[in-house]
Amino acid sequence: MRSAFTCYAEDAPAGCSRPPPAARALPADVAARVRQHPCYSEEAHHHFARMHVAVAPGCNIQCHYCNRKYDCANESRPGVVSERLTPDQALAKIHAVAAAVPQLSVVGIAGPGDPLANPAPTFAVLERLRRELPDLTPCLSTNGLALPDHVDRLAALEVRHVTVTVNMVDPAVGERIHPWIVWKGRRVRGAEASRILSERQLEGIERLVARRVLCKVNSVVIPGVNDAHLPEVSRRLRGMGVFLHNVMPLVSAAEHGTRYGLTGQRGPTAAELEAVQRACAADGRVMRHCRQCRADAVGLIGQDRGAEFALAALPPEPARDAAEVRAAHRAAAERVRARAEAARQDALARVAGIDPAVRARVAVATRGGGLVNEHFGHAQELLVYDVDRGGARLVGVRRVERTCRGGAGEEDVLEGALRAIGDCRAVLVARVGSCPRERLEAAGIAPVVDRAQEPIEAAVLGWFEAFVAGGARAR
Ligand code: CLF
Ligand code: SF4
Repeated sequence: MRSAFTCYAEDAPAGCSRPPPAARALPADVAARVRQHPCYSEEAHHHFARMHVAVAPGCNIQCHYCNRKYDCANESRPGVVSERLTPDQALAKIHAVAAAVPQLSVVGIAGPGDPLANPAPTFAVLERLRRELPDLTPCLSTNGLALPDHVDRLAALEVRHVTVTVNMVDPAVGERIHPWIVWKGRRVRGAEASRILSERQLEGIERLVARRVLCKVNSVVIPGVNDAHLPEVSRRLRGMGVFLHNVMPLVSAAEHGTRYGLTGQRGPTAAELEAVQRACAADGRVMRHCRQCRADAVGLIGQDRGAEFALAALPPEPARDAAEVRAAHRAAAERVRARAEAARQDALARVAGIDPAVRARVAVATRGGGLVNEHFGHAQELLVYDVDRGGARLVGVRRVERTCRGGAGEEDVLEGALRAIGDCRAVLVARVGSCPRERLEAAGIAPVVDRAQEPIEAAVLGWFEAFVAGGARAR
């Protein structure tokens, strides 16, 4: 069903009382810190890559959505971590990726267990990273139980981006998510476990904020368990100075072997997720471009080049550092971003006279660089934007399977892709084959190729201008 446009408080459209993001500019030091972080800045994720090193196998709590042989659901989609690394192996891998991926800007530790439940390898990596590759930004994700004990050490190592997974601030909700924790050497269960966990999370966040660490909170939306509670979580955390709230869907399937998977607890639909994100956005920034990446992911968010950098594939000699190549990429990315911003401003000027009640939703196929540059049949995800005269705003990411696969199974995956963007008016792509073109048109989704290679927001606004000129009216 086509969605009516709704007011996203963080990135409000025309007609909404809240100012758009540009009108609420970040302080200069904060803007500088997020400018090249692909998770903290939606716009940066088109240009910059992160890598995770899986040096933290153990965990000090249990989540019903986690099975230890799978990635940490805090920061990962379910999937086995291919290799667990020692700190030496992690550094060898970081050097190899840094030499081969000029977009690399962030090195994160996000599992597969909890980094702060494994402080020795975690801090060994952070210390060497700071010494050996100081232009890369360290990042860390934790469940927060051990966080208060480590804030000072993190701050001393200039770790300025920390994510805490907070699924509740009410222990009665928490005991349905976290059955136990290990606290002071003993296992604590039930609401008492969640009470301790929540207190430690909030204490850790308070200390991070006091040390001017940019704190992001991840929350897993679990329908019927914490979906109605998360706006309260968001309010509480914003009040404490949390920078960004990443509201992400539960990924649950029986084959993952998790408690939720085995008991049939489902994840949210796209519409349910959007509703929770919208409710949480009433209090501040909500991240909508997270891909719940693996604890050993490498590359631009949405791509995973981890297999290219398996231990066995690393060069026997340490790779020569390529700091100057990364610096050149950063300078080039700034030029690309400046051109995209100029194109966006031009497009905004052209749609400024359109009735503010006219809005639409579109999908975009991209493989990076902030451009409409992916073939519809090759896309494995589509970015969905709402657009009106105030701008184009990311709603979320819809996963699809490659529809172009040489015959076998194409019909089923095409059906899936049509369903995934069934609420969109158009899909902007680099190219599209004749068969999917016809099916898209029959489904009322216009395939658009004449915006290929344009910057995404300008392309979406340009499509919108033509859409309105073609007779679209307020709905
Ligand atoms: Fe990794 Fe997390 Fe740092 Fe990013 S991921 S530790 S903040 S560098 Fe990013 Fe991946 Fe989402 Fe995490 S897309 S799962 S939010
Ligand atoms: Fe799994 Fe992460 Fe939860 Fe630990 S904190 S149980 S590793 S999801």
